[in-house]
Amino acid sequence: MSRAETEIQKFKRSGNDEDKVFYQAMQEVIYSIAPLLESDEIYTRHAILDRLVVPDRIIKFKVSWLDDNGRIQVNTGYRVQFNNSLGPYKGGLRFHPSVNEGILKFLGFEQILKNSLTGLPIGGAKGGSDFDPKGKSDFEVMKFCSSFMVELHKYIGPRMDVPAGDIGVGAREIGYLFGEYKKITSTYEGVLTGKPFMFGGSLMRPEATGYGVVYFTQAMLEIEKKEPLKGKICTVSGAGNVALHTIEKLYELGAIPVSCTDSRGTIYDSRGVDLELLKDIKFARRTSLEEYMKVHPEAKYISTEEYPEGGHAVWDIPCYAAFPCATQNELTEVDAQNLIANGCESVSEGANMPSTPEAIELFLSHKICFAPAKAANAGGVVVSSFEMSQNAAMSKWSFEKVDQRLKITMEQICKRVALTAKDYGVEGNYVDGANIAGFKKVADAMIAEGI
Ligand code: NDP
Ligand code: 2IT
Repeated sequence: MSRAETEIQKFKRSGNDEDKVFYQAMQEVIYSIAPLLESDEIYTRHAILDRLVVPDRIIKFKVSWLDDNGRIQVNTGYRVQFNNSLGPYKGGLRFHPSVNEGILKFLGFEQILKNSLTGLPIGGAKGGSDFDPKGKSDFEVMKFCSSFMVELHKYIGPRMDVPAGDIGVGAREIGYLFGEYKKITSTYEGVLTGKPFMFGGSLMRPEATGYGVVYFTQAMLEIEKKEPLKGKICTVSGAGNVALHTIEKLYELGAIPVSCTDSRGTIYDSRGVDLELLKDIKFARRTSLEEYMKVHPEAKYISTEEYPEGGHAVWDIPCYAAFPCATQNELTEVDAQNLIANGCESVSEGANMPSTPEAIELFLSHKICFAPAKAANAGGVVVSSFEMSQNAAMSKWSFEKVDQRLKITMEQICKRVALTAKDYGVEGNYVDGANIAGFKKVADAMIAEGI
């Protein structure tokens, strides 16, 4: 039995819930790349899959910090350095109470193939902590970030491992992390991306993932349907960095985004959501979406508990294109059935693995244009890589330059995915296209670099 099969059997026997999402991600890739492994025995001879599913290393550490009441708090920190065949380890940090090793393994594994698809010199990693920034003061977030970096700095560097943001980690957290790294190491280097612009951040990094998702969708709809997004009703989930910048770009292209969600509920505003208000609620005040109703009582707010189990209110809203941008497995089989029944024609994943395998199967069998996360949401890491280039050259690119390069890169990823799917006899299946194209590049590098 191969190592990959052994790993899956081991998981099935152990019933370890933490690893569920990791095996979900791994299983999808294994199914997709089967034709590649059959057509070329070199990958099996070099045991690429078996080597790829095991991280190079997992670093786990204690983070103690002092809260505003003078009490000592203890969290766990992690960095999963998965694969550096194509470049330094690269991937975000997630701060959320749900974070555990399994979630970070799934995210790190996805990141290897995503980063490979970008064509840029970056390997795959992910990290984070079960620390919850919600309800914490700026000072507490700063103290947590400092303690986190006291341990993490030993394992990262601009040519070794370059973390960035993800859920719960934005420019504020990256700023504090960078400040502590600088203090400990006495160096001023591009060790993190997503930094504030004034000290080395790239213009457009905050917007990059959301804009990239829309650029990808535009390219996919052009190839598959010759249809623009202009005038189309779109539903979006999430109300964070990715969701709000997806909404922003949809508006710029003349589409009508009518929804967003947070962990407590869904806003449905059929005239199009009020983006400035959402930015104020979520970025400035960091509070709940319920606040939206105070300004727009004619909109609809559906609390998470109100909706029947198994599905989510946001995917029950009729739309042409759906953009899940919150978190993993937030779009279920029931949700996919509702979307299809309501005439949805396109689904683009802004979040990492937001659709369950059952939902994806339905989308593919109903010929819905489906853009999988590792291709569609690569815009964030693409601009992170641009930030690394700017830092290395001690230079700054204009907003226009970053935007133009991001758009071109997303279009290239889309074409590569579509062409790969066609080459392997599964035209229109962007899941297989992305997995095969992403895997092949890493695999060829691993073979060339030896064991
Ligand atoms: P943010 O922290 O900015 O926002 C996350 C949003 O998702 C919030 O609205 C949050 O609600 C909601 N959310 C988070 N966890 C849950 C949950 N368990 N249940 C319900 N809602 C939840 O994160 P981002 O926008 O950066 O990330 C969103 C997704 O995009 C993630 O899957 C991330 O991995 C992915 N991604 C992010 C990239 C980036 O550059 N930031 C790049 C590529 C992918 P609430 O406000 O109530 O917490
Ligand atoms: O999931 C992702 O691609 C990210 N969170 C961004 C990673 C990065 O290094 O910018």
